[in-house]
Amino acid sequence: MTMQDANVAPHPLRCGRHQLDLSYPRVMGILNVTPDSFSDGGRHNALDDALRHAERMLAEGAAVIDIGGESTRPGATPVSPQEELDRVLPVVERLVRELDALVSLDTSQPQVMREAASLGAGMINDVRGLRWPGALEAAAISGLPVCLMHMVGEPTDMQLSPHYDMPVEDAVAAFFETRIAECEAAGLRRDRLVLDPGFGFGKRVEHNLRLLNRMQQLTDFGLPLLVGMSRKSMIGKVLARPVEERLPGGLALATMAVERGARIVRVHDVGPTVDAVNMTWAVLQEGTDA
Ligand code: 9MG
Repeated sequence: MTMQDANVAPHPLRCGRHQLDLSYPRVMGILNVTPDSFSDGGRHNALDDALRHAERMLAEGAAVIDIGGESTRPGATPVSPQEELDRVLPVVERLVRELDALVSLDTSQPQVMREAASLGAGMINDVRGLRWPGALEAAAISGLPVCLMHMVGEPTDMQLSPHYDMPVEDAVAAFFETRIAECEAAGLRRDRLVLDPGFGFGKRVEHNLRLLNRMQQLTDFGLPLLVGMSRKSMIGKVLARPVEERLPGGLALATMAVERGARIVRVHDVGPTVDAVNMTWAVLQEGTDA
């Protein structure tokens, strides 16, 4: 057994009528359907555009399409449940029906979780780790796997003055410990959970760099790790690059995350990331029987 095989999650992950094989790292394509999303700000709002964009990401090798109707960029304000439903449900419905895609719903709203699940979504991605009232129960009943992400504060205030009383990786691990126990108590089985350290969510650049360096220890939970660093400000700050010039930095981070145990990488630029991840994996697998 190689280092990258140690502590990895059981696979495949059952995602409704899809199975997500996590015996190797997979790429999740981002489909924002918000008018103010930070990197593709409104360009994919129209239903047909969204569908075409998703189709392209699938052709480039995305295993999952993550649909979000609430911007979670720093400073963003929450949207009403109805607004979120209006934005995401038509997209979920068409991606499922026309592309048979494995759709993940990026939401914290219980009502959105319920309705998306009934339309055939295969996964829930909650940046608030099911902490909003009713979210834990809705997710448990859905039968879907859930990505629990670590975030301190809310998108409106999380980057004002991020601070930790302990090493950031310990704070993230303690959060997972608590949330996993609460999920299990609510009937959401451990084998339905995916963990995400939440890069950029209530974290300074130094926190993000440290967390990535030490991410391997989060594999001790024995659950799949998901990471999202694509086009984020940590790249902008380190390299002094505007959002449209952050792909090389993002590929370096994706590669390092896979080396440290990530099995799902959430990105905007699917094709280049699939190549980077597959190349990294080939090196990691060298000398094994796989
Ligand atoms: C919605 N969203 C934005 N960034 C994210 C990240 O890093 N992880 C997850 N799971 N979702 C994210």
